[in-house]
Amino acid sequence: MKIVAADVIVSSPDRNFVTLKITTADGITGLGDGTLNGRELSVASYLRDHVVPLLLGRDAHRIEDAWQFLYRSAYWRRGPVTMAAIAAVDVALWDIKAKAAGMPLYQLLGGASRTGIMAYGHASGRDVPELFDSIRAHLELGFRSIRVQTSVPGINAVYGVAAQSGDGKRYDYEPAQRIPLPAEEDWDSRAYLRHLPGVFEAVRGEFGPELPLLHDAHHRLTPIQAARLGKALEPYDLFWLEDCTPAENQEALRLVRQHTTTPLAIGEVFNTVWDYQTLIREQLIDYVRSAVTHTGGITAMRKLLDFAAQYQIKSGIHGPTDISPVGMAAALHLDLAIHNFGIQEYMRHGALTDEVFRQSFTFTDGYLHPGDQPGIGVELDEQAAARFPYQPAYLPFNRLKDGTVHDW
Ligand code: CS2
Ligand code: MG
Repeated sequence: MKIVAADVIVSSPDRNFVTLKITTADGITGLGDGTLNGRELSVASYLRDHVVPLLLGRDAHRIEDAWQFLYRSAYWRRGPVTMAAIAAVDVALWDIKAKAAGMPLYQLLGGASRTGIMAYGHASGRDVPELFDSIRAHLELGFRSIRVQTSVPGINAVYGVAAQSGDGKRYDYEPAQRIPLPAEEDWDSRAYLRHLPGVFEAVRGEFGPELPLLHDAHHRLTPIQAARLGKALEPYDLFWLEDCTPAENQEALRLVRQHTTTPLAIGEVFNTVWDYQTLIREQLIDYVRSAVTHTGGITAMRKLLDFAAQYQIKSGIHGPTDISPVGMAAALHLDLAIHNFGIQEYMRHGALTDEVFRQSFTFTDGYLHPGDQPGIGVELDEQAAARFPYQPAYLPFNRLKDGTVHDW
């Protein structure tokens, strides 16, 4: 099944997306997501200028061979740009293969291992009453698992809190802002460590012991601070504490593990299985947070999750709005098929995005399902996409009180 065309479509309905559309001589098309928040054009160029010429004329059925060719022939391996580009090709080829087979992708991946995919939603508040309202709103939407993010007294802007400055802008729905330079935010780990346990005590008091609660520390603590936070949150029985400390130094998690049994989730900024070797082999995490879009696609993610399964480590696939509906759909097919499924993040895309990407996945009573369309179940409206040209946007960055740059 010869590849006769490969188009890179950059559009910006509610936010920037990079989509690869591969077309075969049989007229079958496949879509892949190559969106890398705040660095979108680098992946678009990697695809357009370096990868597309390599795809034309190839047999679309040979997915593993294409993966290995793109990874090894580049010589320069790994990294967010390379792995997002390879992911876009990989998912597009799996979409084509499933369409050619006339079945939804999860069937090709071994069929359904469950009836639905437990999803968690993002609740947040500047104070406890606002947080309670946000949790109630998410429960009314049907979510049965809730991520809790909150403002911290003494810090002006904190990741993941919806309305920060009273201007009504929904902050956590799109951290990347369409501004010429990254916004500077502030951070204070000691203020955060003092404040957060009390918030979880209040949430458990109000919503009881059963509701699965998650929290994202967003890479901001030192290992010993992360250990302290994990311990302080133990009484509130979190489903997971995410990105408690930057994990380039995987061994840092040994110190955290020594001090707490709070389950740990890490990996959304990772790009290959090698970023996890020590974490998985030494049982230092409980959930793999990678996104299909940022980790080399379905082919690589399945191998990573198979490796994790040997250690009873489960999936917790990254699903913010900067993963396009194509990347989200690919994740859902994997979520439905694998055995070691844990939970799926779900941030609802905006209405303009829905105009550009027609999706067949559903969210019902707290569970996602990829649908049963042949392929991954997402189609791109190129005319609609053309109405929303790329707009420069940047993620914020942090400085400490003394001006030191800190993890955002
Ligand atoms: C976050 C992301 O959803 C999450 O867990 O860590 O929203 C993250 O901030 C964005 O993907 C960055 O682009
Ligand atoms: Mg996160």
